[in-house]
Formats: sequence, structure tokens, C-alpha cells
Amino acid sequence: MTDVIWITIPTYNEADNIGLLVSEIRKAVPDAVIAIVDDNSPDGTGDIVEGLVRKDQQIVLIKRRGKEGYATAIVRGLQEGLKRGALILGQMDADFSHDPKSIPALLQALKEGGDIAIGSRYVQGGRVEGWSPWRLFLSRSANLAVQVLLQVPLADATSGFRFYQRSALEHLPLDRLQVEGYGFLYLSAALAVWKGLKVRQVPILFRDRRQGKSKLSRRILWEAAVALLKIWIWRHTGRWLGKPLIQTSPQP
Ligand SMILES: Nc1nc2c(ncn2[C@@H]2O[C@H](COP(=O)(O)OP(=O)(O)O)[C@@H](O)[C@H]2O)c(=O)[nH]1
Ligand SMILES: [Mg+2]
Repeated sequence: MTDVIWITIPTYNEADNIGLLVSEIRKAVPDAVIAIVDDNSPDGTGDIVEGLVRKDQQIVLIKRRGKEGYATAIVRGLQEGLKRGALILGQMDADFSHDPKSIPALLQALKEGGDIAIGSRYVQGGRVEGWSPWRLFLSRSANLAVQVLLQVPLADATSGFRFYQRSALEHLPLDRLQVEGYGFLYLSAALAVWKGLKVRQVPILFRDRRQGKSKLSRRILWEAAVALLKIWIWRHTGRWLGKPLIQTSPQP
């Protein structure tokens, strides 16, 4: 394994997407290691990936026992990449919302000096296709709230299509974040900005998923909103309201 570029893909019931997605990523970045973190999907996603692993040594399957959540799946995949010595580590969804054809542009942004490249829907040249006006409004308002309350000058901090330099990831305590889904995404982006890392925003076309169902629920949306308030209070008072969302020491 060359292990230079490592792409983490969390999956839960993505049997209709994963095979084609992997082959499209292969075309876009022939040398990348593609690491799929599957939570024992009832639809057999893991079995499909096992078949792919047999044909392609640059595919890795990380199996977890059950549905443990998006954020911890991302962390697990990225940590495995760090352990195996990857120099550039990325994350993207399995449902074709994140187009593999955009990966080279994200990698280029790192080459040009970025510590992190975020595929962004809400910068010039970026776009969302297939969302209802309501869903778009929610996503845009969430990002506006993050910009104003956390003072993070990023158009799309809730995007899950990203690449990190190894050194940047080593500076970010992602394994200590105690928040799921969108909250995990904007908090990790905010930490990068607060630490002075260079975050590049690369325009992407985001398409709503074609196959399967969204797993990020209303509960996770609500959790992300409450988390925003808690983080705001913490930044202004130094105290957490309730359980700290950033643990002081790594989890055992
Ligand atoms: N391993 C794992 N992957 C998950 C979990 N929840 C969501 N995912 C994956 O994370 C990605 C984003 O989830 P998705 O349902 O598309 O969320 P949405 O795009 O916000 O509606 C997809 O690749 C999902 O299969 C989970 O609990 N475990
Ligand atoms: Mg999706």
C-alpha cells in the first residue's frame, strides 16, 4: 500500500451506492486508499465491500458492530489512516452527494498550501441540486449561525466533504468531540480556524442522494443547534452548560 492519500467513507445501508462510488473514486484518484467504515449495515453493504477488498488491495473495510453514528465512524476511519501513515486524509459520504470528480480540486487546494480543504456549496461556483427550499434554508441558516456565533468565516462549515493534511489532523482533537452529525462537522471546522490552520474552501456541486435514505435525523439537527448555544456559552464564560462537548482528555 502506498497509503499517501486516505479517503474515509462512513456507510450505513449504502448497498445501492458503494460499488459504483468506489469505482468512480478509483478513476478520480487511482492511488488513494479507500477506507469504508461500515456499521454492520442490514442491507449487506459490508458484504459488498468485502467483495471489493478481494479485488483491490487499496480498499480497506473497517467493520463496527452496530450503528454507532456518523461522527465516530469518521474519527475511526481517519485515525486508522493516521496509524497507517497516510499523509493526506479525506472524508466523503457514500451517497453521491459528494462527487468524486471534485477530489482532485480538493487535493490541489492542499498542494497550494491549505491545511484543510472543504468542499463548499455556498461559495462562488458552488451549488446544491435536488434539495427543497426548506432543506436549503435550514442548511444556510445553520451555516450563518456558525459564522456569527462562533466567528468562523467559512461559508460551509457543515460540509462533510473534506481533505486534511496529516499535520492538521494531528492538531485537531476530533476523538474528543462529543457531538454527532452536523455539530461534529462545524465544531471540527471551527477548531481548525481557531487554531489558525489554513482552511481552503473549494466550490462543489452537492446533489441530493439518488439511492437510499438519509440517516441524519431531526434529533441530530436539534443536537447540533443546542451544541451551538453550548459552544457559544463556553467561548464566552469558559464553562460548559451540561456535558462538555470537547473532552479534556482522550477517550479510553
Ligand atoms: N458507519 C456509519 N455511517 C453512517 C451513519 N449514519 C450515516 N452514515 C453515513 O454517513 C453519510 C452521510 O449520511 P446521510 O444519511 O447521507 O446524511 P445526510 O446527507 O445529511 O442526509 C452516508 O455515507 C451514510 O451512509 C452511522 O451511524 N454509521
Ligand atoms: Mg447524504
